[in-house]
Amino acid sequence: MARVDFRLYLVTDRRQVPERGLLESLEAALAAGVPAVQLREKDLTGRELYRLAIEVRELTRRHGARLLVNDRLDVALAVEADGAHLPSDSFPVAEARRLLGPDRLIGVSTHSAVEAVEAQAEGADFVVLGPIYDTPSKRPFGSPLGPGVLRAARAEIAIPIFAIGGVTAANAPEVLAAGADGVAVISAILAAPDPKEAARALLAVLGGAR
Ligand code: TZP
Repeated sequence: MARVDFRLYLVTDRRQVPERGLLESLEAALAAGVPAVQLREKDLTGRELYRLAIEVRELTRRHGARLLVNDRLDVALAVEADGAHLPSDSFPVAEARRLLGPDRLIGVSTHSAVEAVEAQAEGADFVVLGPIYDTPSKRPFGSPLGPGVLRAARAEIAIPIFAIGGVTAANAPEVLAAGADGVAVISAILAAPDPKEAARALLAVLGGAR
């Protein structure tokens, strides 16, 4: 059975790190103790994503961090990632489980308590739920849900819930109080002037890497 042994989940978006470059920012965040990374670069071709995933696998392995690949189970398997992360419109969790086996992690993105309940019923190891707060990267997906949705999902499911969408070290205590087990972030780390410091600040709120 796969085990979710992290509370901070760094989601990549290389467009948010144009100057430093993604690998350099990831290296800094991992050095600060970020325990899990989701490689989410939806615009890359299979070959480009595979090449990047090889490098991110090497980095995460060196730092003892988990790597999950967004949507591309083939790439996840090819680079021996620790799991895959399924968008809410991806193919069924049960199929992903069949392909990935019992030991790899499957995370699922959800946008309501109902979707979180479905993801658990289908066999997800954890859900990411949001957007909780306003976030430029998700404005097309409508208004933020607010922390109340975490409370609603917490009342219904037992698997870990990660709050996403505008989460920072400043509001992380609020999402934890609402029932989140951890947080998933892009800009709070990758767009920060100092990703290492930003990761440390989040880890301090979360009580450490694991
Ligand atoms: N899913 C819901 S909100 C979001 C995703 C991928 C973006 C989160 O980005 P940030 O910068 O942490 O608000």
